[in-house]
Amino acid sequence: MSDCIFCKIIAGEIPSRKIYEDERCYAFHDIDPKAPVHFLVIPKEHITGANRITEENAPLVGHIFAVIAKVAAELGAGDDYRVVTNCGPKAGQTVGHLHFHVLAGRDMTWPPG
Ligand code: IU
Repeated sequence: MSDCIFCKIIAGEIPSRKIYEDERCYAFHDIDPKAPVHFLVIPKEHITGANRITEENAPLVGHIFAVIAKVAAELGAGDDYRVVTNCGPKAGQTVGHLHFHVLAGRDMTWPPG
């Protein structure tokens, strides 16, 4: 989508600190980290949010979770990390392109605010 910030990051039109990329997804360090490890994994396909995950595109989400495990391990998080997706403005979504936050490197509290 032409006016989507994350589509522009994928296209290299807006800078990001890339960690991983394949034909289906892209991972980069969050520009405003909330934990010692905080990266985002996004599908290359423009899906506006978690409420647009369907039976048809669900394999892509499974792939993203496999990438999350691999990247988290590479960044030293081991098996201790939190995955968050905010869906809708009331839940804190500010960018309208599906993204999974991965946070690690500190103790997490529950419930999130
Ligand atoms: P949210 O769940 O939609 O609020 O998350 C958007 C995230 O995207 C947020 O943590 C931002 O810091 C992050 N981000 C980024 O890493 N790089 C950018 O160029 C922009 C936002 I714009």
